Amino acid sequence: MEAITEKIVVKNATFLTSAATEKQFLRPQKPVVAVCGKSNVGKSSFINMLAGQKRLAKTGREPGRTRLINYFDFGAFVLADLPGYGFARVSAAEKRNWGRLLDKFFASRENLSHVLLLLDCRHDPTAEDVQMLQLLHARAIPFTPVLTKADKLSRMKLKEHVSAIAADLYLGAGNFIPTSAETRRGREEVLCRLASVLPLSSAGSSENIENAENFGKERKED
Ligand SMILES: Nc1nc2c(ncn2[C@@H]2O[C@H](COP(=O)(O)OP(=O)(O)O)[C@@H](O)[C@H]2O)c(=O)[nH]1
Ligand SMILES: [Mg+2]
Repeated sequence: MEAITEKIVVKNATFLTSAATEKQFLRPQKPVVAVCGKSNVGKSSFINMLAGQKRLAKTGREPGRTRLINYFDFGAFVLADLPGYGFARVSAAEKRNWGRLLDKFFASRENLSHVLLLLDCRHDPTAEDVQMLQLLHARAIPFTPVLTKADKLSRMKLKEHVSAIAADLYLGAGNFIPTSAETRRGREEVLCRLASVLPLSSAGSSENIENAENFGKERKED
């Protein structure tokens, strides 16, 4: 049976603003999709891949230096790039500030529709990944676990790792979307997932939706 799959089309994503405090949080009319994960997980690369741009989000040699929430307009939704966590060289005070900012972000979530939780497909989830997951569960925030750097593992290894990571987090392996910023793998699947979970009709953004013709093909090649 052929189901019609819709996906979000990202045409021209732009940087909107940064927020360092709760006061500066954006409350746009569009749904907000937050992207989070530990430093160096490939968050900036993933955002650039979704945008189809090279330098929308800065990929850094200094992981974890960005302590701000960066907002981008992706057309159908606003993407909030949350500060990466788990950066070893950050002071305790900085970590506390980060924690507070994030707590407030998730607490004042009028239009936070979805979270993409990024995990490196090569590694076991860290205590901080688990904490993040618990935060999402506690606040009943819908999320999709996204695996980064899938190009770094063979097909067999990737399958093994997805199962192990899923079991570790008590999640179904089928929920995970493997992605690669190098090969753009998973881009379509993430945009399809977002089309199915975001309240887009109310945002009047039908021009940002189209049928995902290549989606099936991409899946078959997996
Ligand atoms: N091979 C590979 N490397 C990646 C991928 N995504 C990110 N990287 C590399 O991982 C490092 C951290 O990426 P970055 O996007 O800055 O991570 P962030 O700290 O989470 O924003 C950089 O050296 C990237 O080139 C990927 O999909 N495949
Ligand atoms: Mg980054």
